[in-house]
Amino acid sequence: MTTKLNTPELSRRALLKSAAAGGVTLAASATVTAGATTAAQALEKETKENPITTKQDWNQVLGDGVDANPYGKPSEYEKNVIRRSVPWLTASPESSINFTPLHELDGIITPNGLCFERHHAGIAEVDPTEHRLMINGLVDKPLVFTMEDLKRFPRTNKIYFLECAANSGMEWRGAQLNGCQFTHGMIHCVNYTGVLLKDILAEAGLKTNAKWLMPEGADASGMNRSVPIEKALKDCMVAFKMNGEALRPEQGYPLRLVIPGWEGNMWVKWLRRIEVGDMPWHAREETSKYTDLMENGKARRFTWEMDCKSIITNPSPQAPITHGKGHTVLTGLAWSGRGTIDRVDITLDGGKNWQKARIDGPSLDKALHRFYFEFEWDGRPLLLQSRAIDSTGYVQPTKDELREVRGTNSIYHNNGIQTWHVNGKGEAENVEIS
Ligand SMILES: Nc1nc2c(c(=O)[nH]1)N[C@H]1C(S)=C(S)[C@@H](COP(=O)(O)O)O[C@H]1N2
Ligand SMILES: [Mo]
Repeated sequence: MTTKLNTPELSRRALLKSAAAGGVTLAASATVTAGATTAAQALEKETKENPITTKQDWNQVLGDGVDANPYGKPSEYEKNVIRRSVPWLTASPESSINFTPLHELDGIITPNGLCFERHHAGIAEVDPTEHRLMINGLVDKPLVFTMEDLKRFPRTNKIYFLECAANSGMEWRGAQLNGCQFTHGMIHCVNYTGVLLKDILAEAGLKTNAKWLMPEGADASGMNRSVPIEKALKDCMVAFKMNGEALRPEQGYPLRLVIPGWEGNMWVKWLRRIEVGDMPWHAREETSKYTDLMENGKARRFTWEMDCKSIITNPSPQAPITHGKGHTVLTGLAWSGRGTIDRVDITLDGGKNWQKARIDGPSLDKALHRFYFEFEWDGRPLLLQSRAIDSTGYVQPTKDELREVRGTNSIYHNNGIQTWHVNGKGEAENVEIS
């Protein structure tokens, strides 16, 4: 019996599994332990060298049943695919940021558990039955909605990106962070389900002098921003679902404002109130923060639209080329707060030669676009860049072009072209060329 158990056909996992289950066919545990290590090692060697012809755990034993994961989670082999933060960036995790692992994703949709988070006062834990949305100010009748009330308005579904205005902010004065997760990961793109803000405002009835809105969050930061009424009536949403399920607490459960194409800071989470006024409020987040200090000491303000931008996600510092020279798949993301992406160009030599990338998947207004560029790598060092052009004809600038206009005091709205240097071993590094 012990001889049988120690043949390479039975793996360590199978042994442990059956042993844990108190399997009757097993030999005395002492006997199993004695020979198990060598057998398991032999099997490991064999499967590594010839996995296609070797029996594997997963075709020898029953897998978990349908009761194992009432709410599904990724494979244990994907445990590296996580949001990450940069410890020195902020003083505390409650007023902080983490980053979407862009180099691990594909397509245009960000999975809910991987959407970057930006909180000013931590994640509010809101009971949806107690949550209310109030509309007050310059309206005919001030209203207070329950979540149930809101779900009785006509619903709409839209895929939009949300980018924090500070995305790539740490790169204003030069290359700093090694990985697209950190240089470009303050972005996510999900399918929102919700109702149009204009329908809710119509219910309250806007006064003729209604020109601005001030959405406000129910979290301890009471986040608020001034939003011009034209944008609110055009395409803003009050969303309660992302990618089909309820918003995650991190993303503003149970209700968030969606302001397509505009900077993430305005997309108020845990939305509890919208005040209607005739002038902007000049709140903290639109005066001391989220303004762009220019070289001459003046600041650009109300820079709402997110400019056209792109990033090569693979290869990149966290995702080197591991297969050596030959056929190589380069991929990345492009987006614009002003519409769709018309074209993405790729250079392998730091801008001397440009070639058109292939945009694949849907091309949706104010959503991420996925591009691919397949090429034969000769094993020589590369200087990779992508350059996006949006549906208005706007061309993504170089970082030098951007600095010429805006100086180097800024944090926000850095949409300059990113460069990765790939060495002969396929390792990538964040660099700048001029
Ligand atoms: N109530 C509230 N809303 C908020 C914030 C906040 O701290 N509180 N942060 C804002 C900022 S700066 C950004 S970039 C986005 C981030 O959204 P996310 O956490 O879903 O990625 O939410 C915005 N809405
Ligand atoms: Mo932000």
